[in-house]
Amino acid sequence: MAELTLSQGQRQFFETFGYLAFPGLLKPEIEEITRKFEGVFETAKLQHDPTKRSVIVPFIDQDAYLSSLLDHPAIEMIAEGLLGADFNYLGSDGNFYTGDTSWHSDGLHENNGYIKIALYLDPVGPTSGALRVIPGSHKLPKTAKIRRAATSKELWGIEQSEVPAAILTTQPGDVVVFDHNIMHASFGGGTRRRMFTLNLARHCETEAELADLVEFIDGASRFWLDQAFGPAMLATASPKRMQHLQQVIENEGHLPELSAQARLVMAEPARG
Ligand SMILES: O=C(O)CCC(=O)C(=O)O
Repeated sequence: MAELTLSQGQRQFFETFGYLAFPGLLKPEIEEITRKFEGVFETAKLQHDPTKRSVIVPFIDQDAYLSSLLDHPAIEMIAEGLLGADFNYLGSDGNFYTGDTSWHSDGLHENNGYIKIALYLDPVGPTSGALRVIPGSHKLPKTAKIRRAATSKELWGIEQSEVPAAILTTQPGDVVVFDHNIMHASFGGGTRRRMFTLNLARHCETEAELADLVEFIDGASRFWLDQAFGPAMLATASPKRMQHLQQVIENEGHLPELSAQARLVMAEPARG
């Protein structure tokens, strides 16, 4: 594959609006990706209950081919272009979504860039579960009214699906990326909407960045994980991939204890 790089325009679009879409970027691979996606759920013997979201975390880590997406030139292009060549991989989730996802952000990281790369494995549009984002909301403070868009009815007298947003209609093989801080949602999806994501961040250089990273890693205890990464991800890691795993591995020491505590108080691992 020819060397892929993000243009300056794409990087500035992401910086300004908080998301980017790449139509057809993984189209040649999408059948194999979809087969492996189904295979991970089969191997885990996870029967999807259509009344609620099913999730496996970490996801691509369960399969050697899916793990190798982290080394794929298309994914490297996005990660390196937005986060630098020494970006950190943080983990992934694989989902059968059911119905609507209310407005929310995945974090409010003030000290570092956190991004999510998402692949929707079924065609999705405005009324069938396409990702919606509020452009530029990744820059808004915690107190901004838009951060309460899930209460749109009380705030503005409109349904959540009427909140002004960019709707990222996608076909299988398209790739989207968004800032964790951006407000996002989806509406009208079916009961088995297949989608998986990769979470990535800048390599930490300061104490504040490291503290944020540790908080993110510790959050994985809600999934009852003793380590951030799964078996195939680690077993098949080249020295180059290891550079993207190392800082998390060095800072995941609290996970077994936190997950043990979570198992005592939670009936099942979190679903999101
Ligand atoms: O596709 C969806 O319903 C929402 C996805 C989402 O919220 C996420 O991946 O953080």
